[in-house]
Amino acid sequence: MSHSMTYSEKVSRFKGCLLAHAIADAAAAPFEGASTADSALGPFDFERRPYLKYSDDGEMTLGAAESLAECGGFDDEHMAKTWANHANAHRGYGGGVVTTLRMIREGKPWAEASRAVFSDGSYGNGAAMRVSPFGLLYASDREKLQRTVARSAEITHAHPAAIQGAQLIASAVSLAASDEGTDVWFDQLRDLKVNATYGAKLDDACEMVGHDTIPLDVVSSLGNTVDAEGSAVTSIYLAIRFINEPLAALIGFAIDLGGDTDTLAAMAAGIWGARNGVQAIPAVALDRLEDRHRFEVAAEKVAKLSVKP
Ligand code: RVK
Ligand code: MG
Repeated sequence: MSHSMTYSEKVSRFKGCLLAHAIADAAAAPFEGASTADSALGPFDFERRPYLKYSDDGEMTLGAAESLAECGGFDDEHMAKTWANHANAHRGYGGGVVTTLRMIREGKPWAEASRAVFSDGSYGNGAAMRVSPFGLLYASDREKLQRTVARSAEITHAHPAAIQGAQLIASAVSLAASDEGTDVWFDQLRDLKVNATYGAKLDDACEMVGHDTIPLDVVSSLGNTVDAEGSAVTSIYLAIRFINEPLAALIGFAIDLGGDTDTLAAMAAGIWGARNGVQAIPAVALDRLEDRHRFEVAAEKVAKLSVKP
């Protein structure tokens, strides 16, 4: 984070990140599973949605922020219990993670629960979709960020692809929260030790930035699926493409991608919000977000923690 940034600017970015993430999740959730549009259909219209109810993406992100704030940093046991105890089945959790969280609630150590459903661990995007508070809190210490994010991912998503997806999204959030220009993001993201699939997608996404793409191009190169490899780089591309555009334009394009629309939109919007701040989010969206106040309080607490000596 740049030295010239005031504390209120920082709070705005932290709130912008968590609120944009939750708003985008809520806005795009009803389109989950849709097919890819032939052409971009334009910005999302917040006026047509009286209530923005967030899904598992928003719920786990809120839990992450609240646990970090309560513990004064990352505590794996507390984080695991927070996610497990907060999980509302009606918010559309992935099938595997529902079972893992139930086992944690019942007292199984997270390291066992995390490999109980899939022996190689889940490679879903569930670890990446909840990681933005880490990207904000540890933005000034890249090594600590990667280590902490990996550990947080493992609580439910032990597969290397899920862990790397979480590291990519957290890094993008931290780059957005700092004043690093988007032209250098790909260089920094390539420095993470990611697998060949991510490496190829980062190259493709870098190539696509600056070109006018249609939803089908984006999906065929980068993906729109619930696995971390099929969605993390897509969201980073979306965030960069729409970084200087309204949030509604980013959400509209994420919906046009089809597939895992809510998570694609949420991860991208978290990155967007960390750069643009809460003042860039339309009032109509903020007013209609479920638990808006709770997200704001959590963001303020994480911001406060990030400047603690
Ligand atoms: C519905 C085989 C595996 C696997 C492995 C498959 C919500 C399973 C959110 C699993 C997010 C699914 C998304 C999701 C987040 C994962 N072998 N199959 N090793 N690992 N799968 O259950 O939190 O939307 O079919 O861990 O990652 O909004 O059910 O959930 O979009 O991927 O789900 O993985 O899901 P989970 P998650
Ligand atoms: Mg989803």
